[in-house]
Amino acid sequence: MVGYEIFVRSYRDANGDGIGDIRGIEESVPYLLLLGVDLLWLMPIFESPSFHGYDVTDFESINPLYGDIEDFKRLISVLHDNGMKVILDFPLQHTSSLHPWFEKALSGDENFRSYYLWSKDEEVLLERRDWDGQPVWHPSPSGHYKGLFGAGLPDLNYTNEEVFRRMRKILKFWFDMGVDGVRLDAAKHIFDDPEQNKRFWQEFLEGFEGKMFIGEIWASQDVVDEYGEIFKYVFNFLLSYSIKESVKREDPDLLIEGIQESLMNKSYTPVNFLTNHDMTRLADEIEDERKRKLAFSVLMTLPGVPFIFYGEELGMKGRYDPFFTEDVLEPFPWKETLYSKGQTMWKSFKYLRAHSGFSVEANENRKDSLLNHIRKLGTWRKSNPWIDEADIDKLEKRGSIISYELVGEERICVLHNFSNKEVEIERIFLKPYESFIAKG
Ligand code: ACG
Repeated sequence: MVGYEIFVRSYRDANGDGIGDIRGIEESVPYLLLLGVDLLWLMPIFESPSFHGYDVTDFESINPLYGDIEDFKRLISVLHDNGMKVILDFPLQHTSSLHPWFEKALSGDENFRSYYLWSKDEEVLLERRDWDGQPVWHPSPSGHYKGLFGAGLPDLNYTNEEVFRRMRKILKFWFDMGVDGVRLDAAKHIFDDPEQNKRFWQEFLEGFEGKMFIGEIWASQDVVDEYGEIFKYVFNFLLSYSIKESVKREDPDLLIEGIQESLMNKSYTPVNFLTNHDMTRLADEIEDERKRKLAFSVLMTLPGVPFIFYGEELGMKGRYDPFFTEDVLEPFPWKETLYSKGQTMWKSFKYLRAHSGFSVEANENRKDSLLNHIRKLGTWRKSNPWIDEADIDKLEKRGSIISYELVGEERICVLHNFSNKEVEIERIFLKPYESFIAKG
């Protein structure tokens, strides 16, 4: 499979209001097919007051700015007709503070109050997020409530069986409509106790066999592996760092370790990527386009499911800033003018200028562009679905070259040159940052 992550607001606008929408995704199907994409991850599409949508006010709705349920049903059927699957981003760890459940909780309704987590304990209220020290408990006229991702996103209380049941029902609602799977946002944060958290997921997902669950577990590899057993698909953060660092250093050492730790001997399928919406874009980390091509060549020639974050195939820029997260979610540039039919314009461009050569149009017109490189890799990968579950054999480093074989239905030999020099290995000549893929 070849996955593609889309921020709907920034992708393609079909109704001319400057905001990306569901119909816009439908219009983009031919573009996605050329990339080889057959698995779409839509970042949250539910009703939400924020631009990013992770704070949901109605889990059974479509954000009216993006369209309605009918548009979405049509999209599912168009995607399926084109052999593509669709997964929804499901931020079920919390709701928006403007969700009617939380509003009722604040107004004193005891039943809805028990949907959330409250505390008066001074010690508890001092708790901070372990990764960046932000406060976890927030004051309100009705007491302090827990919101790991901020005051606007109160955490749901999953010890409450009604919450558990209602959220499962919501999941079923989307599956009954034809959605193929979900990305489980913040999946390690439902319960603080890791064992309780894992038990929760086993129970919560029971009965949804045949659907694809991709867990977002941003943690060390041992933790990721534990959740892999439960979800069957888990994002591979370690590999994302190893590929990027190795390409930057022009040395595949870290990549070898990353492959050994995160891809070999797994009982689940790792979901690989270079960047996502919580990270700085690739072009801001690696300037040289030839090196970015190499990073994609590596991503696309490894087992697991590779995902492309929208716009990375064009060389879009964006620095991740936890307080300005829209910087990595800029409008997708279709034409060089940045003002064409379908172009989203909900925010001004911080990084891109008109006629700077990064649009779809410019990439299509340049034979050796990043987009054309990824199109070749993507369509090749789509026609070799067995690679998702392939084994890796003969993983080796020879100087600046990494080589390995993919073993499954077939045997494929892969070489990547990480250096800026032309190299020769067993009479195969590799230009700087070039890869070689051949049947073994
Ligand atoms: C998800 C979404 C994110 C979303 C939310 C909230 C959660 O992808 O877009 O924000 O709905 C943590 C959580 C993740 C969360 C990110 C943003 N992502 O675990 O679920 O924060 C450490 C921590 C991680 C942490 C990460 C963040 O362990 O838990 O992720 O840092 O940088 C090694 C270590 C690893 C370490 C990393 C990085 O890999 O092994 O443990 O991770 O290094 O140091 C949404 C919006 C935002 C908005 C927010 C309120 O998208 O715009 O601001 O909601």
